[in-house]
Amino acid sequence: MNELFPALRTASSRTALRFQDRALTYGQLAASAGALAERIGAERRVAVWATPTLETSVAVVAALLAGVPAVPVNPKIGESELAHIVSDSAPTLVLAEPDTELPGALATLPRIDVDPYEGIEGGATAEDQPRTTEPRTVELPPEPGAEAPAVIVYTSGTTGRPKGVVIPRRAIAATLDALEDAWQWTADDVLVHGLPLFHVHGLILGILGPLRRGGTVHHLGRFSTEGVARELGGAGTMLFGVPTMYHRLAAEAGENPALAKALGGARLLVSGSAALPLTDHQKIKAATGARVVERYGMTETLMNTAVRADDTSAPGTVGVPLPGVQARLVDESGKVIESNDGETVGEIQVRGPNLFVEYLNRPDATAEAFDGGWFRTGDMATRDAAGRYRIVGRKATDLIKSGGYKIGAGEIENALLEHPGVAEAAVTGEPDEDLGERIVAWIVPAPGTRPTPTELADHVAAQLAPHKRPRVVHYLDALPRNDMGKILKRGLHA
Ligand code: MCA
Ligand code: AMP
Repeated sequence: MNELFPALRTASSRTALRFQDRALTYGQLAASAGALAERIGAERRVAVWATPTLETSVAVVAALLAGVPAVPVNPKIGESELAHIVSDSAPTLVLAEPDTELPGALATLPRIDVDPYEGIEGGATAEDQPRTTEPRTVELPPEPGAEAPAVIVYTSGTTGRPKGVVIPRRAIAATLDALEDAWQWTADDVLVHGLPLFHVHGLILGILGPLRRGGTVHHLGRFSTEGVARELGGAGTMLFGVPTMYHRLAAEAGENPALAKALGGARLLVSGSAALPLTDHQKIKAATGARVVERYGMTETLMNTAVRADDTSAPGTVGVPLPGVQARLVDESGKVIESNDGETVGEIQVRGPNLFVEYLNRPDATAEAFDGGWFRTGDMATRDAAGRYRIVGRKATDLIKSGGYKIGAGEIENALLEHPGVAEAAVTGEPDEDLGERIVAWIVPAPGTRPTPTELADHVAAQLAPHKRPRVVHYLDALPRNDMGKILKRGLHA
């Protein structure tokens, strides 16, 4: 495998990363990430306080250059989830922005404050504009082997604590190069997005993607329709977002000609992390003339399929397997489905160079995730005559996709049960126009108490993360259970 970021060695004056008014050229990124890589080379693993900033991007690139696995951490993470991630991944150091206070277990770790302008001649200028001074030439360290772990991303399962997905360098290179092919993604592209940087979508596709191509990313800091209009109305050529973002863009584009024009002028609009409803596809097409293409992936597999840039007849599908990826549909009895009738539903299983290595410290869960060499995605789909997959649902009802985040019902139930006012708890997802699904909690209050919905939402936000908080709370005298005592979730919505 080639090195991950050939463009860093050319150290050019082309812009690599821009976060609002701060930017780094390839030369500057090579200098600052190279200098940081030298300092962290002896670490076992580094946690990265993954705010949507230049600092986070430099920290992750430095870790990749140094060959030290990086564990990106949601900066809004709650107490108990943070304690779990830190004890499970056991980082020896944390990389963070200067002047941020780190909570809990991270506060006790050795820390390096990331200076994106470290090692750059001329230092930081007052107005924080991209520097014009040439960087010193950096000797970048030789990169480790393709199988070396690059990033460990935590992902929810149906029950228990999130698992650390160990992603090797080989998978990152394979997925990004396959997307280059599918989308004719080049160094001339300027990718716009406002995704968080502690998941595959925002970090690996959205930051490392442009860097591997030698192109540019303009990160919005936080998503807004105005930010998208501004950036795509300017230099931006591509947009990455989750369906909630496209839903908000679709709602506004009809009445906002500047936004419609900006979206219509983009070379490629890409949606992923959850299904984009057909109505939003249609609204965007009607308002802007542009179509949105979907791609399908997972933390464990990076990207599996994509609608190719030149395929104009695929709305509602997630396209065809990417180069190098093998995909199959398997029925309930474990038999491989051969038909391409666009109707027969089976579980998608995949194999290829895009796959993860293992769940950290969880050989049991790793073994369970595979059927022979094939990774079981848990996603149910059909395949049409052109080989395009259409996702129709999920095997596990206890997994919720809200705002593009995967959330396990079990982890929220456990957090709710730790609240003194909760005797019993069940969590489900229900359709939500904006979020795709919203989290619903069904509570039997402890005798003599009745915690308010806000109290319970705050409790979950403080323990796990704000996006895992219940948006609706129902109060019951008892949860419906079968003879074995198992909660009958289907009975709840009835
Ligand atoms: C609200 N907030 C709270 C509370 N309630 N904070 C503490 N306690 C509370 N009780 C805060 C939130 O932290 C947030 O803060 C603000 O209120 C609003 O939160 P919310 O309503 O949840 O969300 P939103 O701001 O409306 O965000 C919608 C969003 C977001 C922008 C679409 O959901 C998002 O960024 N989704 C992206 C998910 C993603 O990247 N998934 C990739 C994983 P503040 O105002 O400070 O923000 S999937 C993946 O990687 C695979 C491989 C794939 O296929 O892509
Ligand atoms: P995560 O591992 O958190 O990254 O979530 C991966 C899951 O997101 C997949 O298993 C799918 O259920 C879902 N997903 C990702 N992309 C799409 C898409 N384009 N359409 C439908 N579901 C998607």
